[in-house]
Amino acid sequence: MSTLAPFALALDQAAVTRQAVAQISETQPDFDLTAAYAVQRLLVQQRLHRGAQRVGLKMGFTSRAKMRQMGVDQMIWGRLTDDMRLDEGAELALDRYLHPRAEPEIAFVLKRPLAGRVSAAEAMASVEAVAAGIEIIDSRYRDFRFHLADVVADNASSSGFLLGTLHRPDTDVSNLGIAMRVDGRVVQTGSSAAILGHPVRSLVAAARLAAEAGETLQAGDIVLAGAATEAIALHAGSHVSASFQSLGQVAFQVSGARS
Ligand code: OOG
Ligand code: MG
Repeated sequence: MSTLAPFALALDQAAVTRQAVAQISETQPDFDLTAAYAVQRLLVQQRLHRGAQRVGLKMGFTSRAKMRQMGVDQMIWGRLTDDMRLDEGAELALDRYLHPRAEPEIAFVLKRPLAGRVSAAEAMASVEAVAAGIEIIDSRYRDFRFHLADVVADNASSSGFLLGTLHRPDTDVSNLGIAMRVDGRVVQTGSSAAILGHPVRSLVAAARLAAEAGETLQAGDIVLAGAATEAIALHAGSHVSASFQSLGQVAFQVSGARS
């Protein structure tokens, strides 16, 4: 067992039992991004051993809004598995999370593999569909103080996602107005242009970062391009939606009674 495996097991258990754990950097002051991605890989392997399927990848910190919210300047990525997916319109069981937040995301679905250094045109040509999405992010850490390597180890905070209707791959996603609503009230607005100038650049980066980790984006994979707005905290009974000009809306209901 590698020296990092216990951290991956602890984070996995934290997600399963909803009991937060201490940040790895608290006891490992040298905990860096290389070690963090190794923990993330082991963490997700636990889920795959339990029968989950890998379905793609999520990018993080691809917009200024998100970087500013969390005080970072570096892109990160995490892995998506099928057990993270919620149906559009579904109820999100609040007690399955520790302190969940939601953020609007553009999703790409691939029709062929994409690996290594690719151009934006090559990336677009590998896309089967684009969709409005929402990512649910959560942290499995107790008394969390932001630390990039800890976040990466915790699968870049990814905890769930949902996709709206799939649209044609030639749908222009370069500059779509985005509105996030809670109970019908607009709480965040943004533009897809905030994602690296064009969300396809996030897909290009995803192919490169996956390749650096020895992985290839596969046909059928979902890639979340990263949020263009800040994330919002979820509360019992809320109805949360994200609408993207020309991609339509995606929504879910948080369980419980409104307080
Ligand atoms: C990390 C996840 C970042 C995004 O879309 O930028 C992310 C976090 O905010 O804790 O998913
Ligand atoms: Mg995100």
